[in-house]
Amino acid sequence: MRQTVSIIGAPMDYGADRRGVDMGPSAIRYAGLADGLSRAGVDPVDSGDLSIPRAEERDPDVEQPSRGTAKFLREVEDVCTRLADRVETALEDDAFPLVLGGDHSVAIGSMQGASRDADLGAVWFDAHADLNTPETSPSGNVHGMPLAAILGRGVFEELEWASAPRVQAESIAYVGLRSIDERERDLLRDSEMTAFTMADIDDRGMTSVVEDALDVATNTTDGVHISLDLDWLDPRTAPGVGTPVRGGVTYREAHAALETVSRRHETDGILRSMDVVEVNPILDEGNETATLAAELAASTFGKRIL
Ligand code: B3U
Ligand code: MN
Ligand code: MN
Repeated sequence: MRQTVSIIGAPMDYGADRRGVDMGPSAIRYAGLADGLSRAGVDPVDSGDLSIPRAEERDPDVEQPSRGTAKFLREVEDVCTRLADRVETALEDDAFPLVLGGDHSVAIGSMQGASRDADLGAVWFDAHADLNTPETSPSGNVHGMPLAAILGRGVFEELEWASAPRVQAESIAYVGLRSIDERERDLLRDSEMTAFTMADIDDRGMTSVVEDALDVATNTTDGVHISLDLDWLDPRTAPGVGTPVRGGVTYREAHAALETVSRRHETDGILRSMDVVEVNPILDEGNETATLAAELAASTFGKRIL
């Protein structure tokens, strides 16, 4: 039986400085997401977008956490709580939740929802570590904090909506890291997470690195969440992102990575949920980055050449 994939749009840009990621879900759909998923052998069902007030109507400084800075934190809480419910409902209906961001803070909601009823591992495809807390963040932008939130680090420990007790640091693996803030580096070194950097990909090749990342994320968990930040790719391949970092993953490496995920899913049924985030159509060239996001989502379910 074909698996149903529930597409959930989360057009949120509260977590990023550069406006425009709120248009990500439309751009990814327009780029042919549903057709690509059908060709990959799954049944896409579009669940529409969460309704999200425009950032201009809100005050970023309302109700800061007791320590540090996190802009629009109350708005992020509202969206992520509703998103978590949508993800949970999709899973209850035996559908696979595919969340379209929005900035990376949507991952707080997707992982919350996907881990309410399961121990969840994660593979984090990103240039950045996204492990800042409001205390360590140089920007106060929540899209640099989702993993700290999920793991209840720093002041997030006090915020029940943010942390997900059934996600353990030991079950999270990064792939493709190349930009880490100074204080974030200490948090990462002191954590139990596994980090594969661009240097590891250079040395060992993408497929072998992703196999290892999947071993980490499947060890003692019930399922794996894939979080795909488009700034993981090299900016020449994916220009439509708010915080590009040179020296990223190539087009072919990206497909190889997600096809490796797909092969493991085919044999072991490991996948539970996914988000595709940080596509910014305003900064994009000819919807190239959104098209890549749609292609990579399809590759995750097994795009075939022959
Ligand atoms: N680490 C920086 C920059 C950043 C994180 N995630 C993105 N950019 N996309 C920060 O603001 O926390
Ligand atoms: Mn990110
Ligand atoms: Mn990033």
